[in-house]
Amino acid sequence: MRIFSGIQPTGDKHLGNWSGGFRQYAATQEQGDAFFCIVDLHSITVEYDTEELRERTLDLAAMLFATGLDTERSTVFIQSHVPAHPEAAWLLASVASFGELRRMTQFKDKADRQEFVSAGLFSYPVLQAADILLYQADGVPVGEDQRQHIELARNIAERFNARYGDTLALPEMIAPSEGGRIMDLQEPERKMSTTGGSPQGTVRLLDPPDVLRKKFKTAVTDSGSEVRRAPDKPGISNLIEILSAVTGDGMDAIETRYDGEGYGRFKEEVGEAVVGLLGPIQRRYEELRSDPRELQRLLARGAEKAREVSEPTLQTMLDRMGLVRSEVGRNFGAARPREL
Ligand code: AQP
Repeated sequence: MRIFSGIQPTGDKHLGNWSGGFRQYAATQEQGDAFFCIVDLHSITVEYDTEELRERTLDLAAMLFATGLDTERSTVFIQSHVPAHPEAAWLLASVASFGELRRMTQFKDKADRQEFVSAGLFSYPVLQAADILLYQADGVPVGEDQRQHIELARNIAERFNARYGDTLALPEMIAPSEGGRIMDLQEPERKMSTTGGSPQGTVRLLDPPDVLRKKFKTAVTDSGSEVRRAPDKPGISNLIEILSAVTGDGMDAIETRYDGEGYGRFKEEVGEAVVGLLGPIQRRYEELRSDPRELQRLLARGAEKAREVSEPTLQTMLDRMGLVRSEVGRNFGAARPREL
């Protein structure tokens, strides 16, 4: 089974990213041939700082390894190190329709928060489809917010195959049974996000223990005092889901354990569980981040493997689409004359 997922090197990574992203990456690398990509080309579609992007890219590499990726099992690389990604995106842009891209809710949400809405932000899901389809991925571990984009990638692959012949595998989304959509601790009706959430309600993976404890202690709770999931209890429901994702305990068992306890002790214990989860991750992260050359070396090795694996798909796409093969110099996507 081939696994692929991408994660952006912008914004501080938070508990939602851990739950829908990092945690699943570490688990799925055990199930097959796994590729994890730091999608820097996605991060340039909104306003950003160039120096910060360079630093954040290495920060994210350190976090991917600190949360459990193993270079013996996974290929970890930077998207802009593999030219096949933007090249395939251009080819797929002719297979995606303007209408379907316009319906993407993440585009609408993010566009509402930008003064300048780039064409790149609009076509972002096409680049994401290229990322996935180039590797013929069967499974894509992501959070719930990515469901619409994965559906789109499948539709694009199906349309490509119908027009040009069977070329691209149709990917399936892999979402966790709990913790696929972690909500903001202060505003539990919106998802936890560094750019779209509240500062006090966003649990950053690098927050020190006292900050983590305070964020959980001050988390918004609902009326009543029972620790139980219910539509009119979004704050408590979210905390139950977080505790379940962090400890692996079922949500029913958690409700039973806190039956008759009230909110105070429950919130404190969720905070402690998160402190216990993040402490070792933060220590590993600091160690890895202190050696940027080693990180660069690992990423260069990953990019080499990613180029080898993605290249045949790109070349087949070019051929099937009727583009003439170049015999000399650098061809589209190839560092040497194309050999099929
Ligand atoms: N709140 C969340 N709950 C569960 N999973 C989440 N993910 C993001 N937010 C939550 C998952 O994290 C992975 C990496 O996401 P990303 O950082 O590449 O992009 P994003 O989805 O735009 O995440 P953010 O941090 O929420 O970004 P901003 O701040 O820009 O809105 C993905 O698998 C995603 O599903």
